Amino acid sequence: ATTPGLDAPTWPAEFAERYRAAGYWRGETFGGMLRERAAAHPDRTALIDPAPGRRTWTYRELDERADRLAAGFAARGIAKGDRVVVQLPNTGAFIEVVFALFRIGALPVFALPAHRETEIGYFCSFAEATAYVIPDTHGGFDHRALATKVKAATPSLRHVFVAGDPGEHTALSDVPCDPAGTPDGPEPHELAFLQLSGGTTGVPKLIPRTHDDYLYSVWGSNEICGVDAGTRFLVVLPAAHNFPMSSPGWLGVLYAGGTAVLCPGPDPATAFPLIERERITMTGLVPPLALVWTEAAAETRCDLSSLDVVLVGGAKYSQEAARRLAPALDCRLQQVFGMAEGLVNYTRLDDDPETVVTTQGRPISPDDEIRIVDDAGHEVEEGGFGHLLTRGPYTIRGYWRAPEHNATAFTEDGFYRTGDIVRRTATGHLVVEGRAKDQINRGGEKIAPEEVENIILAHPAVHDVCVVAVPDAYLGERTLAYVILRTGAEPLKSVALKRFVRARGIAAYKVPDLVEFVDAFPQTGIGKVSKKGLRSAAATTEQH
Ligand code: J2J
Repeated sequence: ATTPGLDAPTWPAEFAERYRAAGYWRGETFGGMLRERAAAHPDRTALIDPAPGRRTWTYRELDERADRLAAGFAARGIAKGDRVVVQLPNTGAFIEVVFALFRIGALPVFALPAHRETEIGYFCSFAEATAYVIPDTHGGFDHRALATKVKAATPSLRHVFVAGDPGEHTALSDVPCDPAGTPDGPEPHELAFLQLSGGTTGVPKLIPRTHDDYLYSVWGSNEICGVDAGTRFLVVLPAAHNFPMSSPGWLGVLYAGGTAVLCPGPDPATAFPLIERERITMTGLVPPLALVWTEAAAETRCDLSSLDVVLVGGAKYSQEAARRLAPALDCRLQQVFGMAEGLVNYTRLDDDPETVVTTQGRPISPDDEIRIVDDAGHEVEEGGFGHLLTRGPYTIRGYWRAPEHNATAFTEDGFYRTGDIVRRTATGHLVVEGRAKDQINRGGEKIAPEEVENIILAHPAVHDVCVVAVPDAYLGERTLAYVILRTGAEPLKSVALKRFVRARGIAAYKVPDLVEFVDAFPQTGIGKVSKKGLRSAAATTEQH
């Protein structure tokens, strides 16, 4: 059933009751959690933003800051249930803004710093966002100009808040005011935010997470990863992504009373000195980055000895690479196989070393239900591989405002079709064997081919296009666009097409790595384009 105001299917009452009775849903909110931590240990350091000119926040300071910012947002008319697209890099401003919105009960929509006009325009209009929060510039890109365009095109968008020099918009520093009289915040069972799905269709889906369900994934992760008040977690991946946010991530470490350190960039040259200076104990990486760190560790003069646990996930981590990480970084490895829709699996710290390098872990919760089925939906034999379906106390029952998509993405009894092909070992650990969904996993960054295809199709010389994955030693997969030109069209160069895609305003990681011009696509028996045929052709492709 869809609950009014929630705009998405939610857990049936008997499940919700069970999850509460089991103690998974603790009746906490993010805002309330921070308030309690600030009362319990006000002077502990919650947050460190190292660049430039190291800034720190105690729990009390972060709590007060969230209050004042919440009051300022509320005074500008941002209310409970409003959607606010947040696109900020790994900075203290990001955490402050998110907690301020949590306090009001306004819903952050977590855009990534790499997103551009196509994605941001869509998030703002589809979510009917009332505000958009940006940095002034980041990585050489001026977000203010983008905001101006999006604001002009989005009737609902009343505010653009800028961390830094606001230009024609509103400076975030002008927002905070006296928190007296801030309205009541959200209830634990209500929505906390909208997370982005990796996507398999033309437009990304929004994932509605409640305070209750998400906080369970956070404290459940803490128990499995050994997060406590002594943990110093380095946020290396974009803080808005589900992995560094909750597995166990910056939210986990704040829940536990530890310290989150925001890393301005993922490269060893940035991260290693921070690990030494801030005595970092834990971090999370995608496989390509883990590879780079493993190699850089041999050469570095930085003292990495504080590092205790490194989580690796987001894409398949090869056994060979996994074997090398712990010795190279002198730390413990935890593999994590998660998804923003919910289910998160970890190898355990007391698993035998072979399990840690050869599996992607087992679920957080005893009540995570796992089904592994064949194409016809029948459960496979024990140990066999098949489609992973899941249902549980922190896995959504449907995307936000997407009834048609929900009808196929979920089974009738509420299992989420992950699109992943897995098998289960005798110990209950899952091994990711492949993927059935039409998605490309470019080193942990997810790409929906259809979204890129739609952009390429807008080129006047293009008759048809098909975007597929090419195996890549470093990223796992890269993207290849097979393009059929219109008859009589001027010949087109790969670079020109890539430039066209980039100019349409799309995250750089979605611009095809390779372009190949062909006369026709391979067809399936019934005359449909065979993506499988293209993929196997792509697998033998070298360089273009
Ligand atoms: C193979 N594929 C994996 C893994 C994710 C923790 C960690 C990752 C994510 C994430 C996350 C994989 N091996 N170890 O949200 O909290 C692929 C699967 C999955 C999809 C989800 C978290 N770990 N994947 O990556 O929503 O295909 O979440 O369904 O971005 O990534 O992508 P996303």
